[in-house]
Amino acid sequence: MVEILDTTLREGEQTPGVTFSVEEKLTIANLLDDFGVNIIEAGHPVVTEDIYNTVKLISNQGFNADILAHCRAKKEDINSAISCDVDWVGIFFCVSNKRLNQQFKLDLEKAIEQITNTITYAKDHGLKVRYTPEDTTRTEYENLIKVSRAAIESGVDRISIADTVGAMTPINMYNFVKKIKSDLNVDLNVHCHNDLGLATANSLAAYEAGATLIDVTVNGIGERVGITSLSEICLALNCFYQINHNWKLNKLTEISQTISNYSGLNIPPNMPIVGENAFSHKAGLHVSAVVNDPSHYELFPAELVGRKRNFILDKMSGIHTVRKKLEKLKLEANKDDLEKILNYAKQKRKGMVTENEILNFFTNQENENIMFQ
Ligand code: HCA
Ligand code: CU
Repeated sequence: MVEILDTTLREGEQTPGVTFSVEEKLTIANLLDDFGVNIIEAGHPVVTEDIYNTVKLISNQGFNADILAHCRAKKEDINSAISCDVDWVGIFFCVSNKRLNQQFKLDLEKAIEQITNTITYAKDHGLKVRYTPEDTTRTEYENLIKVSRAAIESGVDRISIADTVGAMTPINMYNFVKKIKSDLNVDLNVHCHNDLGLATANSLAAYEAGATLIDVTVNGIGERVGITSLSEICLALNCFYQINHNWKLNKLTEISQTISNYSGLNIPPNMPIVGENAFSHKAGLHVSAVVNDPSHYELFPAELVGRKRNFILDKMSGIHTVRKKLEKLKLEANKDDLEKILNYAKQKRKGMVTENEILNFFTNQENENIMFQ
């Protein structure tokens, strides 16, 4: 059993240049709930009044998803989360020696006391509690085990392994989660940053080793270059482990586009699943195989994620692509025309042949076919 926590509204809003309005956040939360994520991390209520109001608004929508508020290990943050009516608080506090010495100027025992007091306080107020020893993957293992055992004793519901700077490889993550699981009896969450493009692979490795909750954002946005992407991890779980949970996978493209609009961050054409090129086939051999059976060159069918496949007409194409293009444009052509169009594509030096160019060909036929001479 694995669940998804979406933190587009908290981690995602930490993306440089990104702020969502209250209405945008509500729309995003609705889309995520409808898609079927298990937990929505709605924000850190003490940061601004706007965030506080939004977390409260989202908590009171009656969503299927649980709502989590991000909190420091401070009563003030927990109180704020309580008055927002959230289900969960996610308390974060780094316990690496470096951070304790250089930033917090606190010894480990004192830090643990502050963390456990906050957990106890939240539990006493009926909240579910996740504790994240931030920068988990670079923290001294003995510190981790010590703070986690104390957190478990105080009634914590989950410990989250945060790979805060994307410092893991999949095999390291797998071994790390296995080791923690053998040393601690608690449900594990994983939060992977994408500094080396490994966030999805590392999250999958954590799942394989026994983590049961994965943090994601739509389009993988977040601090610096972001974290695991919602669509990538859901498709990976679906393709490799037949996990579905009634996720509305065919809504992923719309969700992705909405976040792109609100964040002002374009979706790169080569972004997996939702990028423009994800189901575009180009080389002649590929197209002839896909026309026959898309699974030759698609790991999963375009339709599964609400997409249509597309064929690219350029110098690498064969006659199948020309036929497909004409079919799409509802145009009929004789063998001669098909070959003329293919020839034109073969000679085009830069870029692909656009649908407009093909349409022009037919319009200009009567005018002595200007373009193709
Ligand atoms: C942050 C860092 C964080 C926290 C994750 C968590 C991380 O506060 O922005 O609270 O579970 O990557 O460690 O996102
Ligand atoms: Cu993070």
